[in-house]
Amino acid sequence: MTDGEKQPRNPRSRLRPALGALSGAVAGFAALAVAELVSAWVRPQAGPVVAVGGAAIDRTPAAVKDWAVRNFGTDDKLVLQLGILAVLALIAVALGVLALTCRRSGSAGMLFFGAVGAAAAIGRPDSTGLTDALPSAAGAVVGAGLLFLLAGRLKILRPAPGRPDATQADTFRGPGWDRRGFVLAASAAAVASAGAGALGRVLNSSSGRDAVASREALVLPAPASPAPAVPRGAWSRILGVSSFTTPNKDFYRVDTALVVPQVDATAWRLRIHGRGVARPVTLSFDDLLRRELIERDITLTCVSNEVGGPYVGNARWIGVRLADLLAECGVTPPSGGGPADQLVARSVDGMTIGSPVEDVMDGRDALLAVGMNGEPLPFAHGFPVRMVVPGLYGYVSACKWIEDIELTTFDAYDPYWVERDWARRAPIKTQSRIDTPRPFARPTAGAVTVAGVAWAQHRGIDKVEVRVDDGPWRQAHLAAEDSRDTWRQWSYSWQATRGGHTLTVRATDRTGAVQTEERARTVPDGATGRHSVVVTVD
Ligand SMILES: Nc1nc2c(c(=O)[nH]1)N[C@H]1C(S)=C(S)[C@@H](COP(=O)(O)O)O[C@H]1N2
Ligand SMILES: [Mo]
Repeated sequence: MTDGEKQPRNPRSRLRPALGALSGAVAGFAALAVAELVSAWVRPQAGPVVAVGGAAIDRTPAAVKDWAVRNFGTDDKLVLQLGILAVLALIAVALGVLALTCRRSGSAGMLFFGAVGAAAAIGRPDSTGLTDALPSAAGAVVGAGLLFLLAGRLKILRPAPGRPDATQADTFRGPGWDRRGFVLAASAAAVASAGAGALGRVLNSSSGRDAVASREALVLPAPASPAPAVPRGAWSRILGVSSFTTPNKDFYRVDTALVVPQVDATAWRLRIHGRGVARPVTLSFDDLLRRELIERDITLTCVSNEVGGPYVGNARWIGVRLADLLAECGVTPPSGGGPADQLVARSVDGMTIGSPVEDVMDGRDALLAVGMNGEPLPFAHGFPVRMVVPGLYGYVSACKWIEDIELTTFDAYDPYWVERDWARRAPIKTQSRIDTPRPFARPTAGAVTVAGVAWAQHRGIDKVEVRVDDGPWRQAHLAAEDSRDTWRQWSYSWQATRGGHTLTVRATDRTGAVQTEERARTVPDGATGRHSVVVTVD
């Protein structure tokens, strides 16, 4: 065929795949909307996107998770869910096009992906059983049926065998395909789905009403052992330095929960059992509150925190001393001849976190915390009860939404993160961070305040030094120490000269160990290296 002979393109022939894609999209949207509505009745965590997302998180290798946290920070979960939605949209569109030539295959495809969602929901560690399959199943059935119906309206568009061109032209000219039926059905389905989806959203967001009420009704008793007042000198007034106490709303959040568990404190129970537990117990929230409460300032750190990173925060916690509770249950630490060296905490969402029994019982203020900075724990930070152990990274100590404590051994059991390449034991490494000036800042020549925070929980910070370019290490001023379980602010007055400069910080802890300059990745037991900031002085 030459150019001159080229047939004029029939503009309407492009309509065919577009309408197929549209049917798929409408059917997929309906499926998700119905799933959302049904999940409000089953439980929000059983929805297909949350279930598949949770399964994806659990199967993500440590290195990829680390990359996601590094690039998307706390938005990593949002990015994951948007990614899943994008993939589902592509699949739905493809099934819609497929349904043009074979309606049954298109619908079967919908059912297949529904089955994948259902399997993911049932397979979640916090699954409550077969009912968790319902949202995906109901969504898939509705999506499959709708696609079948919509593709039926378009059926006449299918080219007759041997006469592809003629059929298309005829079809679009005449009354052939059921244009009215298609448009009506598609718009009705889209509107109904939007309604169902919105209703599901509203119901889902009110599903934790009992939990919210139990938190609002909670008045924390005054601690029998209050935290000493923070020394006045612990708060520097330097602009740009992290505040000594991190407000709850600014506190970093790291967990695998796509839907924050909302636990009703009045129905909450904690079971303590396992090896060497002579007297296992099950405690209610009131049982905990009736015990002696202690209040302590403790700085929490995530093992995923890069050198200079943001996943560290300091709060004033109120809680029950875990060691006393364990001792009452008859637990003896390994140093006293006890048979269990690992304490495995389990949360309502199926997370498992293992801590050394020795550390929990060595006299440090390991807490079952109920309060954070003067209020009940926020839901995102573990309401009603979480663990906090000074000196250990969060993934080996700080179980949120805790509901079970099992005494076992490191040989017998690997908890969640350990199964995913992270170390069994992980004390927090000595670290320091420059908060001001910010990277690539342009301060003016003269006195410039360099300042930040340093931490070595449960050992304490002894010294912080700053170096400009390759110059000598100069001692920084250390703010007063609150406790050796908290971070310390530091500052250094720098006589800045014009040009580009690199500022570097290092801390020395109370054991005399100097923060190493050797760079290590966060996996498997925490990053090392020194934080540097490059600035240009004008
Ligand atoms: N149930 C549960 N608890 C958890 C986690 C989790 O994923 N699920 N993440 C842990 C990790 S890795 C850290 S660093 C801390 C973070 O606590 P935060 O979110 O209150 O700052 O919680 C720990 N407790
Ligand atoms: Mo963490």
